[in-house]
Formats: sequence, structure tokens, C-alpha cells
Amino acid sequence: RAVTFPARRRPDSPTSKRTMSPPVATATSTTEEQVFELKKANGVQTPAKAVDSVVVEDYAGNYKFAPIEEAEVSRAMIKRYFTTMYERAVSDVVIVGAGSAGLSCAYHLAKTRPDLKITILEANVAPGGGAWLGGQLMSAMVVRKPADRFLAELGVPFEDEGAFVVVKHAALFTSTILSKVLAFPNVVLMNATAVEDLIVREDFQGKQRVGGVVTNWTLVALNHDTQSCMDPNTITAPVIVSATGHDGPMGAFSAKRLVSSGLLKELGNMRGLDMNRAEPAIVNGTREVTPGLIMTGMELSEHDGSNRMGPTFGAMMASGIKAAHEAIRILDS
Ligand code: 48N
Repeated sequence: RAVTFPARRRPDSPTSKRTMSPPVATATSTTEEQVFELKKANGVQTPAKAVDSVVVEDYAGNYKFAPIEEAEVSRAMIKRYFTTMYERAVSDVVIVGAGSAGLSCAYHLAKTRPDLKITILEANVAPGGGAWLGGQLMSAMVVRKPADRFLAELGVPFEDEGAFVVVKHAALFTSTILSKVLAFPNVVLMNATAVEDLIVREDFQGKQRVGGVVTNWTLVALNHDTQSCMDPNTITAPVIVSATGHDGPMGAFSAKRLVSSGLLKELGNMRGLDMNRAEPAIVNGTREVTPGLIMTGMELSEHDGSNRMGPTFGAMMASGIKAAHEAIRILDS
């Protein structure tokens, strides 16, 4: 069919009402741009060649983007996000909390087991938890040896101070591990998404077992007192890794929920600061605290009552890695 195109009118002229139906093909020869217009009007994704013919990367005042329809942007996001939600409704491992422990767990798990569907749920819009700064809003991050080996594996540069190393800015660690975790094809991060309950059921031995999480948009989870009946969603998985930290709006979420649901008699409550006691206690104590639920990072100090370590992050990394080992042990048992 030949192609004809309506006379090109300036978009703001009164007579420029766009015909809603796509142009009919009548001309015999067309420019790249005419093909591009035709395909666009017919809702066909713009072919790269047609785009190349209209974009101009010119910083002298003639920069031109490929034209876009707003709906194309919305659909590009909606298609991907809700396909992910559908596919991850059943995951292999759910990691709750994308702080230094949760991200270290996700990295080691995704690297070691590319076959696993790993879904990270983070209540904040910005993942990273408390690892964007070192301590008292100062930027350098201290990591005690041997946890510096993990920094070397990630390719995070540091200064060696003998018993410990210093990353010049905590954000250098967090942005590096975040980018590597997100680059794994089997990892999905759903931020601005809160876990607001645990799925608990009896296993074949009649024991209570955590079998998934109950989720909602964080803004909804924080507003249950302002609106009634904003029911949640679920993600089921054989292993849940809880890394929700010890502070913040939802700190120690799972530890507190285990107590309120009767699966844990009482919280141990984090004890005072003692770096030398705290870091090995967190790493060595990382474990499956109740069937199906592994606890890692500072949330464990609230669960067990171990000391806090303050502004050193090696235990978060090593605890996260240990949690990954625990998850693999459970899945392979
Ligand atoms: O960074 P955090 O808080 O937790 P960790 O355990 O990864 O790292 C702790 C570390 O930053 C310290 O606290 C340092 C070592 N200081 C110790 C000390 O003595 O003071 O990350 C937890 C993440 C946060 O991003 C939260 O937003 C998120 O978990 N989170 C949740 N995400 C989803 N659903 C929830 N219910 C939830 N609760 C917390």
C-alpha cells in the first residue's frame, strides 16, 4: 500500500488537530522520518534505525531526543514491574532489608547460586540502610579484618590501617555492592515495599515454619491507622532472610513479630557497645532462628541480646555471607 501523510502542521496551530486514526499508506517513497511517524502512530515500537535518523546529540543548542508518547513510558514501567511481581509471588529466597547485611547476603547467594530466584524487599525508597555513612554522620567506613577480603572481592578500594581498613566513603561500598547485586539476573529488588507480617504454617512434622512474607507499599504499611482495610499482598518462599536492622521505622521487624506471634518468648534486646564482643557474636550467631527464617545483621542483636559494635561494618558483611551459606544449607537439605 502507498503512504500519504497529512500536511505537516505546527503542533500548536489551531488546525493541527491530530487525526486519532493512524495515517493510511498511499505514497510510494518515504523518508526515514515518515516511516518513523507511521510506525509511531500505529503504536509500533520505534525501530532503532528510525530513531537514529531523528536524534541529535548536539551540546551547542540543537540536542534532539527521539520523540516519545507518554503512554510508551508508562507501559515500559508497568509491564516490567507487574511482570516481576507476578513472577516473584513465589521466590526461592526472600531477603527482608537491603542494608549492608541484606545486600552482602544477596551478593553471595546470587553469585553462588545463579539458579535461585532471590527477591529483596526494602521498605525505604533508597536501599542501603545505615551503610551510607560511617558513624555520627561522618563518611569514612571502618571494616575490621578479615572482612576486608569481601571489599577486595567487590573491588572497593580502601586504606589499610593494620587491624582494620578504611573505605573513604561508606557510599562507595554501598553503591558498589548495590550495583553488583542488581546486575545479577536472578536478583530482584522491590524497594518502597514493606514486609508487614510473616506467613507461618505448620510443616509436615507439625512444627511452625515461616513460609513467606506479607507485603504492602511502605506508605500504606505506615498508614494503617489512617485508612482501614488496606489489605496486603504475599510472597511465598522456602527461606526468608531477615536483615531489618536494629533501628529505623521498622527496625528488628521479624524479631518483634516472632515475639508477638508467640514463636519467640521475648526479645534479647541489644546490649551496650563493645566492638570486640559484638562483631564475632553477630557473625557466629547468624542462623535459622525459627524454621524457615534466617536472621542476620543488627536485627540479630535485638533477637539475641548481643552487644552493638557501633561504626564498624565488617560483621554486617560477614553475617550476610553466613546467612547466604545458611540459606543454601536449608534449600539443599
Ligand atoms: O543497615 P540496616 O539498618 O541493618 P543491617 O543489619 O544491614 O546493618 C546494620 C548497620 O548499618 C549498623 O546498624 C551499624 C553496624 N551500627 C551498629 C550499631 O551498633 O549502631 O538495614 C536494614 C534495612 C533498612 O534499609 C530498612 O529500611 C529495612 O531493612 N527494613 C525493612 N524492609 C522491608 N520491610 C521491613 N519490615 C523492614 N524493616 C526494616
